[in-house]
Amino acid sequence: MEGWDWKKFLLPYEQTIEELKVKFKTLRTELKSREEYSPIEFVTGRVKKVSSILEKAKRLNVPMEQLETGIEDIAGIRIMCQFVEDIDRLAELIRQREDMTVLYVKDYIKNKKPSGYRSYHIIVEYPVQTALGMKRVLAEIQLRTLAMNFWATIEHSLNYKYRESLPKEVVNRLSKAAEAAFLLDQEMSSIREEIMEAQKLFEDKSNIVSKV
Ligand code: 0O2
Repeated sequence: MEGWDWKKFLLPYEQTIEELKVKFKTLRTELKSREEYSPIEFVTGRVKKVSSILEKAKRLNVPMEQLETGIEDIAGIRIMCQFVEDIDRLAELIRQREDMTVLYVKDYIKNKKPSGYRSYHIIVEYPVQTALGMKRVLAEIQLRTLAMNFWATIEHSLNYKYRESLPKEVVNRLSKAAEAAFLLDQEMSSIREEIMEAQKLFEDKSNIVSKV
């Protein structure tokens, strides 16, 4: 886009990502020390690539002047959890926060995508303090289990390689793999209490060792 200053346009989104990453990493540390367990396993974030913003704007018919409201995932945070139950807890914690406002959610766990994709997307409005004053930006927070993330990461790279025309055989295999990931989440949930107990014990032991 000629004359469009992408660097300036993306600045508040970059700041949003930096701030949200710190906030959710801090939440993880705090919950671990208060409750010995955190529903957050790890956090990543990215600002959408310009080529990807333009592609999505074209697909959704969003004019350049409406990018800020028309594309909701220019700022994207991804939070990985161990168990599906952690996603519910985390979504509730996000709803209760006063530093961001939940606008709506896209529940691709209850309603998985035809590709097999599962994740819980929360669209928030985040007030970021810039040199020019406060600016409200949209951000998408994706909540996933480790199994959902494994599948989505692989599928994303295959789609990138094949430019969305995946061979039928690969689509079938991916669909089977999505089912396997779903079953893995179910199995892990059924022994969740045991796993959490074991992890707490392990955590306590490593704390004692590191204090010695
Ligand atoms: P990037 O820039 O590569 O990170 P859509 O029309 O599918 O783009 P939708 O369905 O409303 O939009 O989903 P939403 O909430 O806008 O989120 C899009 C993002 O969700 C994607 O970003 C992915 O991170 C993830 N996602 C959605 N569907 C799939 C899927 O089928 N497979 C995988 N692997 N990820 C998916 P982008 O577009 O990849 O952007």
